[in-house]
Amino acid sequence: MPILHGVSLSPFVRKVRVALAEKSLAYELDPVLPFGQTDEYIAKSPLGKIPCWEDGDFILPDSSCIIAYLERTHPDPALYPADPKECGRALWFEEFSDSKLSDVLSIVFFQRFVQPNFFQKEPDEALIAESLTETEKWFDYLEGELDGRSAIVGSHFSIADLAIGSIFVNFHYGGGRVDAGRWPGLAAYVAGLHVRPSFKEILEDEKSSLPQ
Ligand SMILES: N[C@@H](CCC(=O)N[C@@H](CS)C(=O)NCC(=O)O)C(=O)O
Repeated sequence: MPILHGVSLSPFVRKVRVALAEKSLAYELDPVLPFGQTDEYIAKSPLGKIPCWEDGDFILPDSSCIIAYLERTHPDPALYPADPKECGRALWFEEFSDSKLSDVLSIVFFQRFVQPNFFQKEPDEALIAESLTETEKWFDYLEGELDGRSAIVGSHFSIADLAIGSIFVNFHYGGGRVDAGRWPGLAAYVAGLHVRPSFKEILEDEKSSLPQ
């Protein structure tokens, strides 16, 4: 059976897990942490990052690469729009989510969830306040792009929604919330993503890795 290396709390590992759930593909989760990797793991994932996919002698790091590969081996249901322009925009939102949105939303997750639960450290409130101020600009952007829809590109769930939905899980773990009064479209969109069967299944499974 293929192996997905990485822990569920990583938004990038979760992206792949939700994609696998969408495509009903079986795999084994090998809980590699995002630090202290062995030489054996670095040989598979040269940047030392999680996730990494291993299927026999085929090894592939990086969530975006893994999902694009799975799309070609298991095209149904499609996670990339067929229309070239929509596909281009979906890839943009995946990139936006994996880079800027992830950088900003991960601060609340790291400071309020990882620091106290795993390192017994107090959160840096100044850093949190700064990041929350920055989220406003990006929430405005997403609110405008969504325009009240339940998919950010076209009318179907895509890689873009999968990436955005995944990073908002970490934001929630850190106690972050989208103010539905100010960003009603974004709040409804994120809530809608997290009750999709694929997200629900993975979030339910993740519960066991959350500190009690
Ligand atoms: N572009 C990569 C990003 C993966 C990533 O940054 N993973 C983090 C965990 S959330 C990691 O492994 N960090 C360890 C490191 O940077 O050394 C992907 O999409 O898979």
